[in-house]
Amino acid sequence: MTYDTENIFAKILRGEIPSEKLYEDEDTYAFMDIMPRAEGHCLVIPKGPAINMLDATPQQLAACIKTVHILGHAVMRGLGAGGVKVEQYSEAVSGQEVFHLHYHVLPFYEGKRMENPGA
Ligand code: D5M
Repeated sequence: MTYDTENIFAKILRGEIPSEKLYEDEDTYAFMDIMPRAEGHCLVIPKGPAINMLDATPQQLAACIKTVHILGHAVMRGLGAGGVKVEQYSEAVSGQEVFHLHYHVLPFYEGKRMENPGA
């Protein structure tokens, strides 16, 4: 598979479709997931092309994890989450639907069940 420059997240990066931006640096962009499975469910993507984790460079992976770390602390501090789960799907068979590398940052709250755990 080759990287499709018309995927939804590439369009978000180019500003062609809107997103709820949370954080940005030279190499990464973070925004709210449009179908949140928990309060504060957000996504971290590299600015450069990468289909998924298996396709990405070590530099892209390192940059994304650095931003995941920042967002993880932000949901703990800002939303009062008690913990965070990070998910990354690589290839359709694992559940990947958008073919631009993304990490899900899923906040968990004490005493509150995730709304759509299987989504
Ligand atoms: O799922 C892709 C994830 O991307 C899923 O949680 C919905 C989210 N999504 C899809 N389109 C958008 C837009 N336009 N903005 C924000 N979030 C979006 P995966 O199975 O990980 O590939």
